[in-house]
Amino acid sequence: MSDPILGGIVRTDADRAEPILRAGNTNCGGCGMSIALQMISRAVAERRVQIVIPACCGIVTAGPFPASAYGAPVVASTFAAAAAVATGLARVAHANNEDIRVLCFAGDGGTYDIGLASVSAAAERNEDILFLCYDNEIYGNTGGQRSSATPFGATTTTTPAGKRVDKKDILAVMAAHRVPYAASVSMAHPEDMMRKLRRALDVRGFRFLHMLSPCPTGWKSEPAEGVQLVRWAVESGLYPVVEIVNGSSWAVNVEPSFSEEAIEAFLGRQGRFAGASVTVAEVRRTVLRSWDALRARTDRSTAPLGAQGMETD
Ligand SMILES: Cc1ncc(C[n+]2csc(CCOP(=O)(O)OP(=O)(O)O)c2C)c(N)n1
Ligand code: SF4
Ligand SMILES: [Mg+2]
Repeated sequence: MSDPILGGIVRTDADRAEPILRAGNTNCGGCGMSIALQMISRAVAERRVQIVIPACCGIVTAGPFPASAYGAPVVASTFAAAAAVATGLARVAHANNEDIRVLCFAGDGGTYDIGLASVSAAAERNEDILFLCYDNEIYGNTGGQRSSATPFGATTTTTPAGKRVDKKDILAVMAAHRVPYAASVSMAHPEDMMRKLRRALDVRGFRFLHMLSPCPTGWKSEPAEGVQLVRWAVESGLYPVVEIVNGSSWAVNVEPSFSEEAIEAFLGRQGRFAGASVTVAEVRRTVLRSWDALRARTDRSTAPLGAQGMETD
């Protein structure tokens, strides 16, 4: 089975005194978002952060006002406004000469779909925010409808026979905005993930991180198997782990084996792929198609320029 995440240690003395995600929150057991928040907490350490969270499971996590499960200031926003609200916070911090990192923490619905217009606008202006998308590949909070991040073949409440279109390539969309830094991170590769979180916190301008986030409730999977599912997703090529600087310099950080066994295991351990919704061969075809496009980008990548190349307004 898998190695324990972060060496099996949830907190050490080196961690942030006030964790970003406090104990006693209402996330489902095995929620990938909880792991993501623990890792973000470790990467943030004692920096000052402000977090904007649109409608999604992540804002339900906070619990009822005036209590909060978040150990950092959080603004709850509408879907459409998250990146715009974060822009406002970041500009006020700059105007006041305050060293604050402004994070947006949004689901795939708030990133790929309902929030995309303001994400795109903030990216185009190169606003000084770090946008983190935890992608559970559904609208989890409203009962598991498909989003444009739902993978080919997955059954959801609105695709009961299995989705017939490929997942949107959100990193390519962000790269097309020529943002200073964009990357995908894997919870099954914590060192790479931590390095990218820290880099994304350091760089100024618009940064984007994409994290595949297991959702036992929506994926109909075992809560204890989330990290292993991500490992299979990376190994099979279903979830490419990449890094893009200035929109032009693409690098693959973890080479997949593209093994059929990994696809089979990834599909087989999740009820959302049960029945006749999809075959391993069909999924393999979608994987190879997306890697053709990815290899074309990495092959023509220029040498890294450093992630500070773009002006802001
Ligand atoms: C404009 C708008 N449309 C729809 C909703 C209802 N709604 C609330 S949460 C949610 C799903 C969010 O999905 P995602 O962003 O992927 O986060 P998750 O719940 O999966 O964590 C929806 C559709 C809303 N609050 N606002
Ligand atoms: S529904 Fe999914 S994303 Fe939402 S809290 Fe539960 S496991 Fe996490
Ligand atoms: Mg979601």
